[in-house]
Amino acid sequence: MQQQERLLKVLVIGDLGVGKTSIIKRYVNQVFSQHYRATIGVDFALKVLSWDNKSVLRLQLWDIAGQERYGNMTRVYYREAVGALVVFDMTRLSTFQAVLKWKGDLDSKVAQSNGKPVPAVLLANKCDQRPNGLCPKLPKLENFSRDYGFVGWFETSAKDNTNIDAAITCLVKNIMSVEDERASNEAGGAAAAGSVLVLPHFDYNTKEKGLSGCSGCPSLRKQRDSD
Ligand SMILES: Nc1nc2c(ncn2[C@@H]2O[C@H](COP(=O)(O)OP(=O)(O)O)[C@@H](O)[C@H]2O)c(=O)[nH]1
Ligand SMILES: [Mg+2]
Repeated sequence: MQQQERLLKVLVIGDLGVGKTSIIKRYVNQVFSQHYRATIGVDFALKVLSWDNKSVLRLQLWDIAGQERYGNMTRVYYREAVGALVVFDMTRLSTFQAVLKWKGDLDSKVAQSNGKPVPAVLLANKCDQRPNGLCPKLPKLENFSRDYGFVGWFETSAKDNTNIDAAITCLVKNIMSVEDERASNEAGGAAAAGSVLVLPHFDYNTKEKGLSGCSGCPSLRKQRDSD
């Protein structure tokens, strides 16, 4: 059977120093270094995945550098993106607080053709630094990620190569299920492009017991939990 090639534009967003470039290099080149030069502008890396017997995916991972401090990106950067990794550094609370700003920026500037947000996975990076982590200060990421519309969350380490593949695979699965749905609805569905997701208020001071593993792709998981 003829394999179909698809190009998927995936954004990697989050504050400066959270590990975006390291995650991309780890995933694409299987390397980690303490010193990635802060590239200025936008850069992207390509990973070709043999996804199933029907499709080969050309995964374009879009990195940003130098613009993180503004907490938002231009529409041009977001254009035609089909998914995103939103990264924070689990040793720095401010980077977690910035997650909703990034998610809000994403959802205000790109959406699926049916108006729904593009799939986004939340990464709590640098989990190899757990002793210095924020566990007591973080809300339960399971609830947080569900409440704020992430399709999953993972504790990751670009340094130790923990969950990088799993997180990106989770994102790609969600992207592909959107693509399949879109293909089957192509004839019918009304487009509501440009709609903006309004995020509910979140109280960062709420102390809940912290991290407890990772989500394992909850949006695709058949109802595992009874609650
Ligand atoms: N311990 C640890 N350090 C990391 C990890 N990921 C990135 N870093 C370090 O954090 C710093 C910033 O990483 P970088 O990828 O440049 O972050 P970016 O600004 O988001 O692209 C660098 O010194 C990296 O070596 C990780 O998983 N664990
Ligand atoms: Mg970088």
